Amino acid sequence: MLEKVLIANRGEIALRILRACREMGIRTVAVHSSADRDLKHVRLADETVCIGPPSSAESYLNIPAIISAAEVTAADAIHPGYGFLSENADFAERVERSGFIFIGPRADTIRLMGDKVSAIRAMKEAGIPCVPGSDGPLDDDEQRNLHLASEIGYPVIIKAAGGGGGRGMRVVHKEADLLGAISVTRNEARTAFGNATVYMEKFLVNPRHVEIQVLADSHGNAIHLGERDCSMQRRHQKVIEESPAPGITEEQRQQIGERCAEACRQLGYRGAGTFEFLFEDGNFYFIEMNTRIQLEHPVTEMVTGVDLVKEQLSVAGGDILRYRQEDIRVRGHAIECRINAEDPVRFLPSPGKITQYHAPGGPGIRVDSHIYSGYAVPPHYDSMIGKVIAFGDDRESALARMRTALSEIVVEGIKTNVPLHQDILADENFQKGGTNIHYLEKKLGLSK
Ligand code: MV4
Repeated sequence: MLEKVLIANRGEIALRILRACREMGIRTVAVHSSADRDLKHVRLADETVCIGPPSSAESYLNIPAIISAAEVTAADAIHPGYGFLSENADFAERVERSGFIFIGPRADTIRLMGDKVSAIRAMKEAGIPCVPGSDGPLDDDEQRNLHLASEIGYPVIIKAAGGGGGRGMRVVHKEADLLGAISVTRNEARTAFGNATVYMEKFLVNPRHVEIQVLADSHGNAIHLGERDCSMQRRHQKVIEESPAPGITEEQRQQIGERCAEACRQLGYRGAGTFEFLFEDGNFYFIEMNTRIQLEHPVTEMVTGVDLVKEQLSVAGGDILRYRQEDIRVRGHAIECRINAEDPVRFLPSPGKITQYHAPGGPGIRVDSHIYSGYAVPPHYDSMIGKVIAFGDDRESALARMRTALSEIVVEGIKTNVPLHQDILADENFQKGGTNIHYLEKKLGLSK
């Protein structure tokens, strides 16, 4: 069992990890930048280490400073949270080589999934359904690439192997644009990711984004915890997530979920992970795997009753998974609104001092946030200041509870996107459920 964990992150997820550690009797080390001395989890941690100036590059991304902090505090393990170093295979490797446990998969698994071409190849071998495509990198043979695209059928999408999360991709609608798009994407990929490898997929025009949560231990056991629908997004930033995904049947859930769990067993996966799929016309198409805990993990926790962060800590300590697949049942419905410190109309960050804060509450409401009255949101980091999660027996009751929660929340001194959430919750099509990844951008475009 772990005795002391260093939390290599900030904000709500750092507080979330600290709470899980407390519950398990694990001591905590908070590392923070000089701009983050007043973070709630820094105040609550057993030990704190300032690892650098405000800029992320010199603090939360500063590998030697974080490893030194683990050494001077004699931590057993490092939890990277999400973002920052969470999917950096070199970091995971240096953590383990320095004698600490990295709370996540093995470094080589992170590396495999970080390269989208190798990730897709591994998933295909493990029986996961993928998007029809090049099944590997594109070479410089123009005729071959033209032939491949016409076989797949336009539109196609060219993606960088080193990209992901919406970076380094280009849609091609007709043959005349193909070769130019390949060379532009390749050059951008070389500059942005230091890797000129690109691949081709059929472009799915109106998919939903549905992802499967998995958990695995280091003894070959793996389970899935159902799916989340994360289609409500703007510019690749998720805005609302929910579980279960509207319209997915129990049979579909078990079928795709069991394939993901089996892929984890084959890969020797360890820890929490997410298989990202595009979902169109009743079919799942794998696009990427995330090897970290995700921001939207609470919706899965609410419908399954599993504490994913505690499970991460327990399997990292070498424990056998405490759940078997038959112990996992999806019950009720959960929805999460990401609260950002931003102008709800122009989407510009709105850092500054929070003069008044009142959290919503009542049955089925969970708030994962580090903010408090008097807290100043620094300008140096992501603008997400917390998440409101509503649970109910069914989707309608979860939505009703979310509306009540949003009407109660008070955040003064800065702007927030609460009005945007209220607009979405009042939207007829969202209320029906199953809107696709383009819905929000189209809706916002129309209102301008
Ligand atoms: C796609 C796609 C359509 N067809 N791949 C964007 C983020 C990255 N994870 C993959 N992305 C997409 N890949 C094929 N073959 C559409 C998107 C996409 C998207 C995916 C998920 C969530 C939001 C999105 C917004 C725009 C495009």
